[in-house]
Amino acid sequence: MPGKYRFSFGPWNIHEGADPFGPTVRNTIQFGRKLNLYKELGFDAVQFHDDDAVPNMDNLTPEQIIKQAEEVRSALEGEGLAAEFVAPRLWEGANTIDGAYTSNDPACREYAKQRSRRMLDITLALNCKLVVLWLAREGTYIREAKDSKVAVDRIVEAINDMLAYDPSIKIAIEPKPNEPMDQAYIPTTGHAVAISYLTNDPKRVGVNIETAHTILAGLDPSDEMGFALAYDKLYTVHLNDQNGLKFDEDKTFGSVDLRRAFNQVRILDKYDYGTRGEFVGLDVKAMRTQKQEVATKHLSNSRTIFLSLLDLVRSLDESKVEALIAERDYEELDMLIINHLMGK
Ligand code: XUL
Ligand code: MN
Repeated sequence: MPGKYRFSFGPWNIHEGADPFGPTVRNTIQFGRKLNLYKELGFDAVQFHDDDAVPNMDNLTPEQIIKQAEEVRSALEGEGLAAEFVAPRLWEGANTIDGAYTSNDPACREYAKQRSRRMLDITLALNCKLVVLWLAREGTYIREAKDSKVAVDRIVEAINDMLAYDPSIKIAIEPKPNEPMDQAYIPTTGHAVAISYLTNDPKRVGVNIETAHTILAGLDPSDEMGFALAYDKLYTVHLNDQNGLKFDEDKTFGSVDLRRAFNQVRILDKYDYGTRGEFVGLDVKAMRTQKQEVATKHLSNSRTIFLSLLDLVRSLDESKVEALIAERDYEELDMLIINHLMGK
């Protein structure tokens, strides 16, 4: 029986359009207003960075942090929204210039651990059970700067610390091969799955697969999802699109390669993604050229494209697919899929 999907995105996906070469081009939309937009746009859950929920948290006491997070939880309840995950923002502060868990400075590593505990307090206060770890600066610009074996040990140690601090949470590592770093230590799904088995509770450590990140690693997003599904470790996804090997573009899902998007929807639907509470998460950015009043279309369009592709997935004649596989006639299978995508 085909499942129904619920969608999520993060408040950073409604943004002002700044890039490394130019300032903001749109006004800031306040967090409260962003929350009002979720249901209007067809979404059911919010993805958080810890300081999306509690701004300026490094200057607050643990009690103040929990109190503010509880206020956010009430605001979510008022909108009928859930918190899908919380991610520690460990890449902006002075203590994380050289990485967080893998920093060469022990004081900075300690900061990262403490910040992660506060992030877990926020997760609990938001009634949320999932943490996402995008290991932004856990890597190097030059190989000699860090010891890659020690770096993995330190990431494991940090994950163990979080698993012990809150025994109810699960952690989804979001691999990305580069940007901001030249080389990241956990660049692919395979690395993330492998590192989960070095932790004290592998059953609570999985992945968040972002389409664009897999493409930046030269891999296919649907195959990466298949790999994670085989290990029962696909805790969430960050669907978007990416036009080749360049900066992380976070384009509207399916807007570059519709067939690649179709295959992501196909594997998710085939293996009942979402039936254990998983959300279809987006991580998409509006083009910088987009005017203020129409700067949420990338979100609603991504959702619409997902649902349109879902119709195509479910109307594909799988018996024809199987017959062509049995015949080993992949040229005809190629044509079948193309015709199906073209509505023929
Ligand atoms: C960075 C990225 C992040 C994570 C959440 O490329 O995708 O937004 O998804 O920290
Ligand atoms: Mn992401």
